[in-house]
Amino acid sequence: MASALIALGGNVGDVRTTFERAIAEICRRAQSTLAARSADYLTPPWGETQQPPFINACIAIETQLDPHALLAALHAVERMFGRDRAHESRWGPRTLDLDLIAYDDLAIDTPELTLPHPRLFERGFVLVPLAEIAPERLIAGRRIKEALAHVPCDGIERLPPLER
Ligand code: PH2
Ligand code: MG
Ligand code: MG
Repeated sequence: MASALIALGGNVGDVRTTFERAIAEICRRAQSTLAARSADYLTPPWGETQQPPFINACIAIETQLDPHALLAALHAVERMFGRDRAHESRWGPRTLDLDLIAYDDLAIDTPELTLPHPRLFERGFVLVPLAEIAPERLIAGRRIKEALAHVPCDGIERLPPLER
């Protein structure tokens, strides 16, 4: 079993409900168990600022899949929840984005997949939820809670749990 960290994001549709369903689906398809789930956060749009705010969260899973098979499973779950890569812009609106942030301590750089995620340390919307579930974890030799101290987190708002 390997420990993988996955970042979730979206700003189209009922994103928080999508997250709940997507997490269950990831666990099913990736033959994995959920080890931790952060709260959901409301975050200002990064990259392309003229779009609605995003919801972001992070999960940690224990998975049987190798990194490439896990990535394929994440892409399949994105498609299931309406993601259409053919009709979207690079930093634009989306129903569901699932980014593989880290897979054990693996470092790889292939056209399909770079691990750890290359823009992880620039993004408050990833580091804030990640620091909630894995503050002490080292990624590329950096402790997550320490990396968080060096990234702007203005406007990031922790959301209360959904009423059920
Ligand atoms: N994802 C993007 C572009 N911009 N901004 C925030 N706050 N959160 C995201 O997940 C995000 C973004 C494209 O994947
Ligand atoms: Mg992505
Ligand atoms: Mg992304």
